[in-house]
Amino acid sequence: MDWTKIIDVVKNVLMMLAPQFKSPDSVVGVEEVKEALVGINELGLLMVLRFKDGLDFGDFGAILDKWKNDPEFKAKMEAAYTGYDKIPAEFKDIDAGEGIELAAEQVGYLPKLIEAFKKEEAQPAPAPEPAE
Ligand SMILES: [Ca+2]
Ligand SMILES: [Ca+2]
Repeated sequence: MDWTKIIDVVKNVLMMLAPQFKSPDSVVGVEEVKEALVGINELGLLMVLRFKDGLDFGDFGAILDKWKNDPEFKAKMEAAYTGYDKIPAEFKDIDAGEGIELAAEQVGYLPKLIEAFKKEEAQPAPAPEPAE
């Protein structure tokens, strides 16, 4: 059973449902909240992979390296930071559709997070490559 496909389907269904639950009273979207959520997830992924043997100064170096060498990561972090002051207003104005939208975003990160945790478990005894 390929559960990553199931997560994909769940995410797509949530994104399809979200507009149905939009409230006409909602005046602001959840862009800033969503960008912050992405930033937290990206940082979380990095931490799961890096901090498995405890926190040390090399780990901060690793985050800095990623910041310098991975433009996509840097862009996500900057997006998370930019406009963060609008987050409280977005939260106040959240409707069910926007909640579902955020849930879909988070669901999309589950496979990556689970994969990262698996890598940690596999560290002492790496699984053999599956034969073709
Ligand atoms: Ca809203
Ligand atoms: Ca932002």
